Amino acid sequence: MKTWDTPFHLACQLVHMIIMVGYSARSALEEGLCGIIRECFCGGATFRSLILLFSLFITSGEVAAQEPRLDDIPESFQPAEESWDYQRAEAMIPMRDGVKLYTVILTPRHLPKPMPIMLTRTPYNATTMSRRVPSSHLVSVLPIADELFASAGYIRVFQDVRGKHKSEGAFVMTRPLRGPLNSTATDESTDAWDTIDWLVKNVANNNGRVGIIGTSYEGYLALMALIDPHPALKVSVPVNPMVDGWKGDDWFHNGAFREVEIDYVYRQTTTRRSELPLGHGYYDDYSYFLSDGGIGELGERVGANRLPFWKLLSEHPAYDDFWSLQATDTLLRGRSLKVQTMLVHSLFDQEDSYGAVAAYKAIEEANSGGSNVLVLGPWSHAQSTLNGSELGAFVWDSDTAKHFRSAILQPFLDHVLLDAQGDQSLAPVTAFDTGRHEWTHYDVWPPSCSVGCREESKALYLQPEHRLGFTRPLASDPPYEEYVSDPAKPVPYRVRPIRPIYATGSTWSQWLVDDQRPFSDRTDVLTYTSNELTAPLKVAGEPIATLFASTTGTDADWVVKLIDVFPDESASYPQLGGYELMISAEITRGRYRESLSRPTPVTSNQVFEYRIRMPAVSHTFLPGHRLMVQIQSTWFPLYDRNPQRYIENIFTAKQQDYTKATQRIYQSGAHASWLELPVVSARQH
Ligand code: PG9
Repeated sequence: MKTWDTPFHLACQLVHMIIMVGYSARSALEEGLCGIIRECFCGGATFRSLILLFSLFITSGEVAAQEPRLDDIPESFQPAEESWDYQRAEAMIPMRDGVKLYTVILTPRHLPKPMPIMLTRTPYNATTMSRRVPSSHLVSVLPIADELFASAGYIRVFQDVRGKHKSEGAFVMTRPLRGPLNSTATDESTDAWDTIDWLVKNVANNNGRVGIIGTSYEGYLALMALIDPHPALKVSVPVNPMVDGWKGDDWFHNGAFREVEIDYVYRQTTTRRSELPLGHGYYDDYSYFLSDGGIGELGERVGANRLPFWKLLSEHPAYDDFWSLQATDTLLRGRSLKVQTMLVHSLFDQEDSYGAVAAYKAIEEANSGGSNVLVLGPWSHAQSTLNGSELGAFVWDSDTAKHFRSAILQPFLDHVLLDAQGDQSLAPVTAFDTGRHEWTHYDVWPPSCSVGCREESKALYLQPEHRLGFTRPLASDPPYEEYVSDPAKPVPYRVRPIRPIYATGSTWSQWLVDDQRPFSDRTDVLTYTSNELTAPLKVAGEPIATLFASTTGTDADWVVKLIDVFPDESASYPQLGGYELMISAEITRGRYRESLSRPTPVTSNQVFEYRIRMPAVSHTFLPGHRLMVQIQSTWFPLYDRNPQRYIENIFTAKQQDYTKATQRIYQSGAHASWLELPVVSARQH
C-alpha cells in the first residue's frame, strides 16, 4: 500500500546504513530485516516480529564484535616507489662496538655508471634532512644545497650520529677523539670510518669514492673523518665547522661565555630527538638574561645544571685540557692528509667565526699531499647552503651561495670523485670582497708577502679626540679615553627587543650586519672615526687589535669592532646612507691576558696590553667611506657579563658580585692602542 511506502523505505535505509557503517555487509541479513519490517508494517505487526527484529539487531552487533576492526596503520609500509627517480633505503649500520647508526641512502634510479657517495653525518635528524618535501624527485627531497649532487647523479647518504634521533648508542656533544677525554673504543672518526667501509661494500653501483660534507656541527664531523681517514674517503667539505669551542666558536670566545647558547644545549641534550625547546617566558632575551645574577643561577633556574654538558661548560671556564685536547685544528695539525679538503668560511658567521680558517691553516701547515682549498663568502652561518643574494640590508647583486655551489664546489667534487676533466683552475683561496661585491683569488690565506701578495700590515691607531688614522699619536697627546662599564646596564649586542635565537621571526642570522649606529653614541662605548677615504683600502686576513687598557676593577672584558661607515647618502641603496657595517668584531676576557689556562686577577688601575685576533675579513673600504673602531666592555646577552671583580669561576657569580668599573683605553706614547689591518695592495687582485 502506497501509504506505508515512506516509513518502509526509511526503515530499510536505516538498516542499510547501520550495516554499511558499523558491520560487515550481509545482504541476507539485510533482506531478512527488510522482510520482517515489511511484515510489521504491511502484514500487521505482531509482538513476535518486534522481538525478532530486536534480537536480529543484537545478533548483527555480535557478529561484528567477533571480527574486530583491524589497525588502520600497517605494521610497516613500503611506498610504491617504482615511478620515483630515486630509491630510498634505510640501514642500521653497525659500528665496531656493535652500536648501529641509522642511515638513509638515496640512489638515483638509472645510474649510467657507478657513482660516488656523498655523506653527511648529523645530530640534526637524518630523516628530515633526507625528506625536505615529499616527492618522487630526488632533487626535491634533498636539501636545496644538494641540487647539483642530484643532477650529477651522486648517491646521497645521511646518518644520525650516535645517540641522536634514530641511531643507537649514547650522545656526547662534539665527542672528543679517543684518548684522555674519551676512554671508549669509538669516536666520530672511527664512526665515519666504519660507515664509509660499510657503504662502499654494501651500496650498489658506487664507484668506491666517498665525499663527506656538512655545516657547523656536521662540519666538525667532516673534519673528524679526516683523522685516520678511510682509504675510500677522497674529499671533505667542512662548512662553518665548529673547531675550537673556547677560542672562537660556539661556546666561548677568548674566555667570554656565549650565554645565548643555553637554548642550544637544552634542546640538543634534554632528549634524543631534540623535541624539548627551552621556553623562558620573555619576549626580549636582554631582559631574560638580566633577570638572574650569573649564568650559573640561570642554569639552575631552568634545570640546565642537570644536563651533563652544561655542567662541563660551567666547570671549564678556562682553556684547560678539556678544550685544548679537543680543538680540531690542533688534532689535525701535522697530519699528512691525502684527502682533498675545501674549508668554507662565512664572513658574517654569527656562530662559528673561527673554525674554518683555523682548520684550513692547520691543514696547510702539514703541507701534505692533498689539496687544501679555502672559500670565504658573504654569508651568515650556513648561508652558503641557502640563498646568498642578500644578508640583512646588504644585497650582493647575485646569488653568491648558488655561485659557490655551481662554480666552485661542484667542479671541485666532480674532479675528485668523478675524474671530471673540465676547468681545473680553482684558486687555492677564493674570497668574496664584501665592499666591492666581487670574488677575488689568492694563493694562500692570509695573503702573504712570501707569495708576493700582501703589503706590510697597516697600523691603524686610536687617536686623540676619537679620531682614527695611520699616524701614531705623539707622546704628548692626551693619554687615554675612559668610560664607565656598568654590568647592570650592559651594552646590548643588537637593538632591543632581542628575540631568542630560535624564536619564530628571529633574525639572529643577520645580527653581525646590523647597523652599529645605535651603539656609537652610548657613553659606555668609545667610538673612533677616520677621515673619509680618498682611495680604496682593501683588507684580506685577520686584523689584530692591540689595546693598552686599565680598569678600576679586578677583571674586565674588552670588545673591539672594526666598522665601515658608509657615506651619508647612497643613491642605489638609500637604506645604507650613513650605515655602520661591522666587518669584524671580537671579545677577550682580561683574566686570560697572561695565560689562557690559568686566569689571574687584573691589577686595578694598571695598564696591560691585550691582543685580540679578530675574525677574517675580505673587504674594500671604498672612497668616501670612513673607518670606525668601537670599544666597549659588555656585549649582552651574546656574552655573559663579567662581574668586573675577580671571582674564581664566573659561572658562580651572584647578583651582588657585579660592580661598575671605569675603563681606560690608552692612545699615546708607548701605550698607543692600534689595529693591525691586513691590507692588500691593488696589484694582487
Ligand atoms: N653552531 C651549531 C653548533 C655546532 C657545534 C656545537 C654546538 C653548536 C651548529 O649550527 O651546528
